[in-house]
Amino acid sequence: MTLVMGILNVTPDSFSDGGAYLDTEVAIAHARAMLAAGATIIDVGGESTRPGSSRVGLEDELARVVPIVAALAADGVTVSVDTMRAKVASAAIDSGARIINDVSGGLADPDMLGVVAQSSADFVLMHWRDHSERFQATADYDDVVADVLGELLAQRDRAVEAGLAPERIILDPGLGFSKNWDHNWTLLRHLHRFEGHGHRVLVGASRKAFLGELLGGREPLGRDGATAAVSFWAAQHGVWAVRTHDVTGQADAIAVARRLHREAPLPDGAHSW
Ligand code: PMM
Repeated sequence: MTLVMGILNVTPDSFSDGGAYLDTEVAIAHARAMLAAGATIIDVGGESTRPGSSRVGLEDELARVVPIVAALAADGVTVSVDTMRAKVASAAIDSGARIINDVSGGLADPDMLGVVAQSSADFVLMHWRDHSERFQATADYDDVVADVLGELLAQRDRAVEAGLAPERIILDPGLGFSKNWDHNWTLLRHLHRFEGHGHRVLVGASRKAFLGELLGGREPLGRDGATAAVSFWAAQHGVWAVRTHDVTGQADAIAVARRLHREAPLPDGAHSW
């Protein structure tokens, strides 16, 4: 069954929720609300990857992320940490994180793959070409599906060489990262091509600009219905998890997909992690 990964951006500048969860207590309360709404993983991020955003310092990122990871992990929550830095990944794993979600797939920090390999954490390996200020310049493909998949699997091979067992690696096509609007739709249309490589697949479409464009320029907070439609599609393709701001909407969309496939919903509190 497709799981819901709830986004907890502890950043001042993320594109749809920047600044809302900078306070640790408020952030933890939001995580609990997402868990109650059906999330089974909380993805904590201390650095925005919004197009054009500049990078946060290491100490700031650590200070934002580690206390929240420690508090949630101590409560038994499955925590993922959205970071491109090996030092943040290492501190987060020491604080109880079970998944490292690196939007650069190990490309931004040469120590990342080794750090994760030495732990027991899972690794989200997203398709990435460059930092966000260069997204537009690097959105150039001959065949977007073949190119993205080929680059992802090449990076997967490097992760395996570094010592990560294939079953610990989760693939993500990286919607919005060095992709134009059509690229995102083409990747979603061919989502089945990302399955069958021996890895779980994660999709992050939540409130992204290509949905805003579809909806006539609607602002991020008005994109949750379209996000839920993508989650329905993802569930139909057997995707392992969707990364989202709006947990209720995605949990509902997945429940509809499950019922149509005649799977009974899991009882309250149960999850297939
Ligand atoms: N997108 C964002 C951040 N982290 N992680 C993964 N694995 N996949 C994504 O698509 C992804 C991500 C950007 O969105 P946000 O600023 O709303 O968190």
